[in-house]
Amino acid sequence: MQKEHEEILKSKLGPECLARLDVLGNDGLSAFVAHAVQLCRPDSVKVCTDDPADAQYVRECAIETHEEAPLGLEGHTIHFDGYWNASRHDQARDKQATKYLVPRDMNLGRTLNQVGRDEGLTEMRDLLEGSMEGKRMFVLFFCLGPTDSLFSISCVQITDSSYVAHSENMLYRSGYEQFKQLKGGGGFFQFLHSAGRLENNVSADIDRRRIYIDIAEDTVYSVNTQYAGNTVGLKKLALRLAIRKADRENWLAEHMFIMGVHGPANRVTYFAGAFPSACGKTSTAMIPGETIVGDDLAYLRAMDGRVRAVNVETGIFGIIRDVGPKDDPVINGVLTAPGEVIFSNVLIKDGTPYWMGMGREIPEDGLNYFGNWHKGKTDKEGNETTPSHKNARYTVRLSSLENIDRRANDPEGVPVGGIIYGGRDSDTTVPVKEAFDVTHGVIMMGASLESETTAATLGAEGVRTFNLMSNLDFLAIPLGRYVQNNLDFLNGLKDAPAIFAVNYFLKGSDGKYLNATRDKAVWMKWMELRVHQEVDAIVSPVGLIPRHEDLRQLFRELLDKDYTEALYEREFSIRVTRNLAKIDRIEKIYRDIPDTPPILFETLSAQRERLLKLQSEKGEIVSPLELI
Ligand code: SPV
Ligand code: MN
Repeated sequence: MQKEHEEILKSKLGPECLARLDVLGNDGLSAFVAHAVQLCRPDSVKVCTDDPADAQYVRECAIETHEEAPLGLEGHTIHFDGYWNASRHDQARDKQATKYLVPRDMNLGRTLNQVGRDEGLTEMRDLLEGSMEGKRMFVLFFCLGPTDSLFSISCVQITDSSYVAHSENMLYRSGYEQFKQLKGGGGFFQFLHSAGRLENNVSADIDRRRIYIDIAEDTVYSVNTQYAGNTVGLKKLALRLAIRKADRENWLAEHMFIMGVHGPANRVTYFAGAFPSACGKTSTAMIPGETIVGDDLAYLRAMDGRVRAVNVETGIFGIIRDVGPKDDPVINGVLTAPGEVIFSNVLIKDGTPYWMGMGREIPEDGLNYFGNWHKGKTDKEGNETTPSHKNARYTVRLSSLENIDRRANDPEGVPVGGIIYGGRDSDTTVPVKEAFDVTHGVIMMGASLESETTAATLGAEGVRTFNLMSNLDFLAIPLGRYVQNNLDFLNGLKDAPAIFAVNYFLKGSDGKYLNATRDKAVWMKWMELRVHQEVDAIVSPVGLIPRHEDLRQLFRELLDKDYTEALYEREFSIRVTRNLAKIDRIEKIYRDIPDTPPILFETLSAQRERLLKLQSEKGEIVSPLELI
């Protein structure tokens, strides 16, 4: 360790913590920690290893600092994000305040939020200056992806929030021992977070919330916020750095779940699925009868001509709304039994958490993200407030789930048979369809994905937005290049996965959802059979769609439901005009993106031609029965 760093560290670290850093023999790391200590001026510093005693210490700190409060059941705690500052919320990702720091000679394209590196670093330094006075700084080590694996990425997280540290201990593999494998070298990701000035245990200066990603140094800074999506470095902040690393090394870092779908004769087929936030990603990965590898972040690498995928994480930071015994029995079981669970932004009454859609009556008063809440309470804008926030969440370890896949921690990952793109689309896309080939799938299903906005990000809900591969919020390279990378990666495989699109949110002319929540179980089984070419499909202009008889059988077997031909027709009719309008919207977006691969426009045009032909032959809305 360099002398100047050692001097700084000695002033705040006890001998044990200093030794823990010293053993790693990593000057870059010591410099990062020393600079953070000098800038943020914590009262003390705790360096954590993989020892469970350190995780226990973090849990105790979270209670001691009141960032979390214990609930009635053993191991359950509640954390609130910025609740009394009702005009500026801190319960969702802040896209506007999240920016890339770009060196002078770099341009990430107009779609990505960015600020000059020097300017951004100066602003960040000012915001972090003295931010940890009176507080304890944690230095924590994690590994993205399984340890001892080609997928592993070592990380260091510095934070003054024991809630952030606690969340990370649950959501990621500990990586102190893994860090030693760097043998003093670089190649690790660094995160520095301060919740900033606290009032009533939550970040007070939310209007000075900033999340800055320094792509030149693989470092992310986050300040004046607590919401995990803005602060847990290893989650969406690391995804941004990983997307750049993947771009350099020819693999993919995706906003995807991974699950095992159990087919005939004990066959397990793995799927990776990209859905925007709050569009059914976790509940798909948790479909009863199937097994979960991960629910949010996946790294995909080509090995022996196939895609192999790992879960970057080891836990779930999931949306709690509508989790109940009927549709989500496994999660519901974990949330209502003793064990390590962090609830955030739900309603608490007498030590019990309540959330909207839990399938139980919710009390008319209690403590929530507004403080003392009662039914009818309005916010500063005069809107009635809800008992739990729409983006209220739970944090659990995957190991607490009975449906965890047996290969969830396989360092080689799982082989991917199918890739799914899903969005919240009330009027255009059929519930499930398969692409003709990789290029058609990547372009028409991934790169053309649109979804209506949700409470998972700040801002208006229900606005149709372009969100390619459900990864737009986290994209850290120019859009066209990202599309090309996807095409190159998947087309370069000997045995490429089949590509599908799903839409759980299609509505009928009466404005009501056409599907029930559990229907997705049927779509999954249909896709599993398609991967093995065990059911036929109908060729439509927008892809391959299921036959009624196959779905009918699956509905009967899985859900004991009579799936009528009339409902099938309502769900699977091709809405020609809507599909054409979508192509126009997508084409317009890519016309403004200079590095769009030409094949994208060709693929859009080919689909438009097919739709126009169908329109001239059969009209505006065409039943799948007419396509056979
Ligand atoms: C999402 O919003 O996609 C999440 C939660 O998975 S967050 O940590 O906010 O990104
Ligand atoms: Mn997510």
